[in-house]
Amino acid sequence: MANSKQLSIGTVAAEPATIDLDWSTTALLIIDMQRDFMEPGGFGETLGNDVSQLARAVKPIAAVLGAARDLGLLVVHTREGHLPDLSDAPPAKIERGAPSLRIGDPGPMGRILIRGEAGHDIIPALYPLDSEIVIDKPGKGAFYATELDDILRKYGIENLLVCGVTTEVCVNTTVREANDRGYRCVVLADGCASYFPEFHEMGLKMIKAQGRFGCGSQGNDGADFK
Ligand code: C5J
Repeated sequence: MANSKQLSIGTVAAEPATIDLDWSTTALLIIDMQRDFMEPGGFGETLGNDVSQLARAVKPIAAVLGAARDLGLLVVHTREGHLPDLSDAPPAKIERGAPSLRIGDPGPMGRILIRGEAGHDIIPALYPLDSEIVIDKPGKGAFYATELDDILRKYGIENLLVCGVTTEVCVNTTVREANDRGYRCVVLADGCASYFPEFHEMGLKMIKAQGRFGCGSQGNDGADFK
């Protein structure tokens, strides 16, 4: 939740152009940094993915999260997952592909991609503060079937700094949804990752090509907010 600190205009290095943002109307949106995607034994690995590919996003996100907390930005974390009775999980999603475990099956971190299970939770390095918002989403986009838009509008948010996993799926989908709803988005390149590095690169190129999206980079050490 935004605190009462003095807020100001900040500059974010971005492509195709540097962007000045009013921090008082900017939120940090961290997509799906959950154990189910990041750690062995979760949803990502059951799909046959090398989860170590996602680890590179953790340090940059931790740095941005620290900077956002210092600036008093609204911080929103999302988690992809489903109700224990799977009533919000379409059969088409459950049946997809040939995973070793399907959504709802018991795994080493509890039932795969189910709310309340250990695997569904956010990784310790990026764990939300009690004051921060956590959005549980059944889909890839953070706006689909969630209260996210209402919450952002309640706080007067116009700009989103977006990071998380995976670049080409939930980050891209969310940024497209946000753009359609009128939010200015800057995707923090080093704070995103994919199981497939080429998808990460192409995912960022697609975002940049939309023109309305910035494509920021925080460098190796994290945020270069000014
Ligand atoms: C996927 C996500 N890839 N968070 N989810 O299923 O990108």
